[in-house]
Amino acid sequence: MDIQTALSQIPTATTEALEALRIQYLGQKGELTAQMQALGKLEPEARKARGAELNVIKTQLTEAISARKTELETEALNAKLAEEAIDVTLPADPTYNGRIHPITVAMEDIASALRSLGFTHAYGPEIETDDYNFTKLNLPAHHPARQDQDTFYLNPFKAEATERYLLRTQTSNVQIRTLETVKPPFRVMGIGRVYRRDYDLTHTPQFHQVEGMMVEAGTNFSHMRGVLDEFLRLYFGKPLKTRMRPHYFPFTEPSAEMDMECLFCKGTGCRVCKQTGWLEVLGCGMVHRNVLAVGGLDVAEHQGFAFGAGVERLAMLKYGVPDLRLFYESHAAFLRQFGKPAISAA
Ligand code: 2NL
Repeated sequence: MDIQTALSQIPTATTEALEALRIQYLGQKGELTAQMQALGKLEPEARKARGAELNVIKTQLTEAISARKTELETEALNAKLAEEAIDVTLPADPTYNGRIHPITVAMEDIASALRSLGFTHAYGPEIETDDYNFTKLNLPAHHPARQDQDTFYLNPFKAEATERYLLRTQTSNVQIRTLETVKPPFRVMGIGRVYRRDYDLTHTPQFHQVEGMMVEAGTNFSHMRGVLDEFLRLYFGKPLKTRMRPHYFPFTEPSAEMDMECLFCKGTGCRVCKQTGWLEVLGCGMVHRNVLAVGGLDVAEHQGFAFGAGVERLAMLKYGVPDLRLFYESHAAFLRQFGKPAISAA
């Protein structure tokens, strides 16, 4: 047993070599252990002297191994810390604040354009009766135009049922309720969710509409044209050529659809306007006498116009979005492009 060699090897031993040395000397079958066991064969005097000697050696070896072990552990820890160190001076990943959804932004911009033309907000329920969604809008039961609208009904049809509930298919219930409760002259706008059983490239079962109505003595078709031209100029941020085409709505007479010059090709013809140079933006007309009658108004005294447009369509045209469904698929990268910051930078 060469203690000096062992003591000289320990301070530079690797973890594995250190364990091998410990087993070689202090293990159950180790060299020092064997000598300790051999003490019993000695005479008492010799045993005492040799025992003391072996104890000193054992302490020396144990302490040296323990010291080296601590040293190796410290080295390993330091290496791990160095490897896992974080460089706090590196640039951080970008963070994004939430943004107002582009459809909400469009509704706010539409409202602010109409507000500046004297229209005030009015509201109606999204769960509506057949009466307020159809009948009072000059769409009596069995009118064929009811079927154009793929209505979500909330209770099944029963001949004896007085009330039939549905999800409103248009925001007209807002103006009907205004006609019933507000004395002209008034200008109101209703903006909100509407529902139809339809889902494809250009239709979602829930979408948004804006409708406006102005009822005032002497209001005529030219006033309507002027207000709508001005509304489009305010919403799209520049004067635009418009035109009207005759159309049919049950609740207006005469009725028209309004086109505006294509924003993408300035009227020269492109894919978006299907080479026509025109984009269809809204429907409008003079409020039908049967609808005015719901508000107890006499056509001899009162006239008004009304109009309606799809919020998604107005937003798609303004932002050049090609697919309606993008608004509802929650892709952060898409929404970030068009939404307004929720919190304005101070
Ligand atoms: C469209 C066309 C329109 C109206 C909505 C209306 C409401 C009442 C009386 C008369 Cl209470 N009219 N609303 C009038 C003309 C057109 O909407 O294309 N909407 C998306």
